[in-house]
Amino acid sequence: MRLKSFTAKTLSDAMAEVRKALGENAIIVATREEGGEVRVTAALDDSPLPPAPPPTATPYFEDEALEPESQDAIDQVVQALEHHSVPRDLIEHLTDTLQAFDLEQPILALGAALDATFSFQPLPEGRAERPIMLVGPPGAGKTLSIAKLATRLALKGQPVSVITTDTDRAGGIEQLAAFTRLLKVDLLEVEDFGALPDALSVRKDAQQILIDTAGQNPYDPQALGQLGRTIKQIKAEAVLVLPAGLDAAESAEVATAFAAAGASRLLATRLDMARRLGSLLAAAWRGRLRFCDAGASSSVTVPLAPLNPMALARMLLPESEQKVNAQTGTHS
Ligand SMILES: Nc1nc2c(ncn2[C@@H]2O[C@H](COP(=O)(O)OP(=O)(O)OP(=O)(O)O)[C@@H](O)[C@H]2O)c(=O)[nH]1
Ligand SMILES: [Mg+2]
Repeated sequence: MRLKSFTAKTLSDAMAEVRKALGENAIIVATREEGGEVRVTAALDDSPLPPAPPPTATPYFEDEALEPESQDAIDQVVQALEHHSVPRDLIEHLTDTLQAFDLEQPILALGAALDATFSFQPLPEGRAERPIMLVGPPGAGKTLSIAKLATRLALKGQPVSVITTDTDRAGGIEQLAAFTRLLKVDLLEVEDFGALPDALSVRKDAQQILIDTAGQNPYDPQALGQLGRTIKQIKAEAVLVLPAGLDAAESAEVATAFAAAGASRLLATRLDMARRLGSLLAAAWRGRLRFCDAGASSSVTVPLAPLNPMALARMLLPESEQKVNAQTGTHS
């Protein structure tokens, strides 16, 4: 079963769009007026036909193809994803995917669909084979996240070393130096990317090496080209740091640019300051990035939390979670 929405000025225009895209067999599952336009959600059952019913069976009506409760659940998820400004093609992909799961509990179905669509891999809390390099646009939260990661490791007694390449900007080093002094963690300042391989050999005994970088303009091919060559040369695990609450299309393009330079994971920040998470989903989807950890505080004492599909589903569908809890009598 595929679900698709069509918006037009009038119902007959929207129905014409439905027939053009899905043919005469499309099943209309919902029509809605929105901002002076009509939105029709239609379904096409393209699964193999069921075996012919025995002659005494009750006739099969198209309207029964989609149970009303299932449709409620799908609507609930679609509305939540629209509220978060998730791009249309991703909403369709997620609603297609979640129909394979138990729709009585939309939050579980969404969690399963997120699990099937995205990869989740938190950053290691112990020894890491490769240096972890945080990259991203200016002000994304790279330095604070480095401080949080270093704190997490230092508190566990893991030898950690921090390197920063953000040496040009006034105040770039002082901010990080203040954290590392407190943690009694080594901080190595590297003037340019070219000196990074030597810096790594100096720090080869550290269980984990964290590299902070200066903010990069995602649309500067020269700067990103140089970043990409460095990531490759030092075999770093490059993590794109991106705040929540940005424009979804813009975030998707930023993620695509950093992914092309070699970023493979997405660390989300400012979850405490945003009510729209669509930009993060769009970034991970377009950049094919694995979600790792997430930050929700400007305080270094509040650690990053690993992101997983259910945590993400809860953030996207908080009301549904409350309904499930009310039904089961549990508290979150
Ligand atoms: N509320 C909140 N603030 C955050 C979070 N992460 C970062 N910040 C704040 O965002 C601002 C920028 O954070 P930085 O860590 O300096 O960002 P950056 O990516 O290192 O910035 P540049 O080095 O200038 O590129 C600071 O004021 C941080 O305190 C978060 O999860 N929540
Ligand atoms: Mg910084």
